Amino acid sequence: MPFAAETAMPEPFLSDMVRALAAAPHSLSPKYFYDEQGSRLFDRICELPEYYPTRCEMSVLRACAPDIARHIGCDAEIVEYGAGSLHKIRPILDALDGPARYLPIDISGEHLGASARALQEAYPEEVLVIPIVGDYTEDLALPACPPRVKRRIGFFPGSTLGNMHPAEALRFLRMLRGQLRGGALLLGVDLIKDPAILHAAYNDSQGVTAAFNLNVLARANRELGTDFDLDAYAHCAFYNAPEHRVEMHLMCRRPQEIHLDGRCFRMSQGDTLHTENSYKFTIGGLRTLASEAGFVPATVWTDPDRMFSLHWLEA
Ligand code: AVI
Repeated sequence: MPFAAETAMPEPFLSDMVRALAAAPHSLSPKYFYDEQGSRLFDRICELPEYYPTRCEMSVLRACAPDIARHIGCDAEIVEYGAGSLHKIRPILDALDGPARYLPIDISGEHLGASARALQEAYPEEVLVIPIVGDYTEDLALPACPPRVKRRIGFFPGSTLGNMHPAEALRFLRMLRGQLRGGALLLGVDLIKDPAILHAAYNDSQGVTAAFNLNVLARANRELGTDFDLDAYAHCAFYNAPEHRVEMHLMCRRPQEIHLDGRCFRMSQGDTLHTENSYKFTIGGLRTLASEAGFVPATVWTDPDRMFSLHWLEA
C-alpha cells in the first residue's frame, strides 16, 4: 500500500477533483487510488502473474538480504517510508545480526498498528518496532535516536518513487537525505525494459488494474457525490517511451456531464483523466538523480534478468 488510505488526515480530494475536471488535460494524483477498496485491489495487483515488480523486488531482497544486512550493520535504526503491511522488511530482519529499531511510517494508523503488533510478536528479540502514523511525503520530525543507535537507514521499496514527477522525486530525495544524514537509504526502483512486459504489467488479463484505475471514479461517487458513469470510462495504460513512464488514464467513451460541488463539468469522447505516471529508471539515471539529491550512490542489487533494482545510497 504505497500511499495508504487516509484514515489519519483528510486530503483535499474535493478541490483536487474540481481542479482535475476544470482544467484540460485532466489529471489527478495517484494518491487517491488508495482508499480501502483501492488498497485491496493494489494488494491483488501485487499477486498478478503479469505484475513483476513486487515479485522481483522480493526475490532481490531475499537473495541479497545477507549483504544488505552487512551494509546496515548492527545497532541501526531503520525507517520505512509508506510501510503498508510491513512485508518487505522481513527478509532484512531475518538476516540482521544484532538488534535494531524499526520505525515504519504510514498514514493509515489502524492498519499500521495491527501490522506493527504482528511484526513485533514475530521478532520479539531482534527488533523494537515503533510505528509512526503520518504522511511520509511531509518532512516529519522523527524521534531522536537513542545513544546506542549508530546510523539511521531509510527504506523506500516498491518503486513508489516512480509515481512522482522527476522534480517531485528530487525534492523528496533531498528531504530524505536531510533525515538520514550520516546513514543511508535503501531504495527500490523499477527498471526500463521491453515495452511489451511493461504493457502487460499494467493491462493484466484479469482486469484487476482496470478495476483499480476505475475505483478512483467510484471513490469520487462515494465520497464526493459525483455522478461518474463508470461504464462510460475505459482503463487505458501505455508506455510513453520518450518520458520513460507508464501512463494510466481513464478514457471517456461517450460525452459525459459530471456534477460536483454545484458545478457541471463536461468530458468529450476520447478525453482522458490522467490518473498515474509510473516512471522507469536506468541504474545510471537513478544514481545521477540520487547524487543530485546529495546522496553518494554505492551498491546496486538486481535480479538476474535486471527487472528491478535496489540501491544503497549513502546519506
Ligand atoms: C505503487 N506503484 C509503484 C505502482 C506502480 O507500478 O506504479 C502502482 C500501480 N499502478 C498500477 N499498477 C500498480
